[in-house]
Amino acid sequence: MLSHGKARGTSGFFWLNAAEMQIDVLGDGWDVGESRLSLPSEQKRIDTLWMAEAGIVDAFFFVGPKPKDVVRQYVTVTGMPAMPQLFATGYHQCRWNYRDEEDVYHVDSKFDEHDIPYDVLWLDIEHTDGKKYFTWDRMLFPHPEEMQNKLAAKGRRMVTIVDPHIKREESYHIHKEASDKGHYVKDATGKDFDGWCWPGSSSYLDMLSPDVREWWAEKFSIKNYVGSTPSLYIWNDMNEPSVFNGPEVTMPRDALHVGGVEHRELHNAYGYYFHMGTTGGLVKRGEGKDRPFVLSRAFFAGSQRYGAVWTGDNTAEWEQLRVSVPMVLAMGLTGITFSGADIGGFFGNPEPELLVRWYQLGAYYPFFRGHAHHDTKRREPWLFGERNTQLMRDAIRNRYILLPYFYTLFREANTTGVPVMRPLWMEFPNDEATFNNDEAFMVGNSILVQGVYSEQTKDASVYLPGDQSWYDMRTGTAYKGGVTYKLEVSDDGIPAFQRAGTIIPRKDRYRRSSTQMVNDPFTLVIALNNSQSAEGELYVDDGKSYEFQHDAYIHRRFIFSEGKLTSINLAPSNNRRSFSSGCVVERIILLGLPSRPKSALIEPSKEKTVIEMGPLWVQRSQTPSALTVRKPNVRISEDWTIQVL
Ligand code: NBV
Repeated sequence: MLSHGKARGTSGFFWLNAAEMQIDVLGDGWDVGESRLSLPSEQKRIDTLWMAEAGIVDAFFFVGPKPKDVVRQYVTVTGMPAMPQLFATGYHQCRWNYRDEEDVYHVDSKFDEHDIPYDVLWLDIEHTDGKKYFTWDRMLFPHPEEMQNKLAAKGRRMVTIVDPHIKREESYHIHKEASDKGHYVKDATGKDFDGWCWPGSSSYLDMLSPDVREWWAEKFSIKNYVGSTPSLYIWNDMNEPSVFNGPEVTMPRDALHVGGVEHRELHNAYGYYFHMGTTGGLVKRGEGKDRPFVLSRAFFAGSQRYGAVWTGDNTAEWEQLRVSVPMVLAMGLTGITFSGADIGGFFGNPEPELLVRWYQLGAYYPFFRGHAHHDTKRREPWLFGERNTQLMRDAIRNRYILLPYFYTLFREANTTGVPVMRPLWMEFPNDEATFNNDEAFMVGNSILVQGVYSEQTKDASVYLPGDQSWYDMRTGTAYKGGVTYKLEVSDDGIPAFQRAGTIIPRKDRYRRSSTQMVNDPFTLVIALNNSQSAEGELYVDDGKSYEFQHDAYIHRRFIFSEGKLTSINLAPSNNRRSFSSGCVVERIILLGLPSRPKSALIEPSKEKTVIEMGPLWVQRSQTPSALTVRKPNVRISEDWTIQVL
């Protein structure tokens, strides 16, 4: 529970308990009793009443006083969000199902043909032989290694699904071993619990047991997972766990785990343990050189340590696009920052307009994946005519351009718990006008995004908080803060603004995947505040290994003040191991400078470079709209200053 108010600040309460819990919130509009309602507003308070079916009272209070402090305090208890690989922060293309190898190659090549970047192609349950995970339907996927290698050659990865229900079939090696070793959850009589799921009669691994998790982890080695390659990552679904014929569509509460623990005690953490076990497998497989990527549907306090999550089976409706924002924001407040909703809506067929708006918003979700149910029509971005293809391409490119900023934010989350996607009040805790606004959100401290949640929208009401200006990210138009604007909206994007006083690192060149952008030069967008200054950060590492935990990274702070941009090192100066990058800054865009300087002086090289008008946003019209420092070509790994003359 997180409480936030202007006068009292922010505080948090966490009861670590995985049993069924009911929490009553006794606030305005609830049944709180007459006496409370008649109190003057400053004495009004909201009480909560907590009840759990089992477990002990193991509770923590977090004193704040600011929203970010509470999250920081909470992750010291539940763990830091894992640092994802760079590729995982790009766009993921999923569908239940990409049918066969031919389909995979077709979809992959269409992305190239239409110049749309993506990083990962996903395979759902139908790729297996009879829903036996770690197997392949060899009719449909006769050459899985070759398929993964072909995509890997373009810098792309694949993901396969691995669920926790194990088919009870004698000849299935996973089942054979699990039952011989006694690795399954037991029913109340002590026999292996047998429930119905995709493969039919199934048993469920007892992931509470460290031995079972260790055994499970081994299954992900390249040798054991036949048909896998190092560019294959994993998706855990149905890990609530889902049991079709179980009470409440899950496991009975009296089922037994290791040490005689009843399922009722840990139900809400079962998915967390499964995610933990799978991630452990990929960590082992990668031998420290390859960070894991595992997406999980079920999660619990602490799941942020193991990977990404998503909001589950949504529907292709405008309202579901709207609610995806508070859902992802709420998860971020609990440290689970790497999350998103299925773009387009899982069930049903989105109208092209809804699909486009979903891409435009979803490009800002920390986890960015298009997905669809097998009963829906195909909906890859090129299937709705040239205009819609263009709009979806722009939305996805928008994400790729901002990848350096996202990656820097993931690192911030990894060291502080502060989420990538934030409610406005986290950045503006004293501005009451932000408290109930969950249609807009912040990406980091620098970007405010306003979703568009209905069809044929011609204008949007956008509240821009604070006393500093905001710059439209595509046109550069400045807006004063503390005002609600009615802004015209066209089909080519949803409103997004850069906060004055910030610097955003971008990579503007078009590529096929994040891997191909690694050596690309940077653009820095400097949005000046009233005192003509701005600050921002850039974090870069090898994008894949654990070397960053040994200080092998570049971390810079950029400060613009009195007409001079300075790059300062934030990484430990006595780096135990080093990470080097030859990347340079190829362009600096200045917003909000009152005069129009002609050149800039670079130190220490003493070179001069030209300042001219240039386009602010790559996809928009090529009409010059912002001051551009051309080709300063300073290295991101070095100290330098650039003085505007
Ligand atoms: O594996 C099939 C689906 C999957 O596509 C979806 O993303 C999951 O949330 N899975 C649920 C099981 C069937 C849902 C009807």
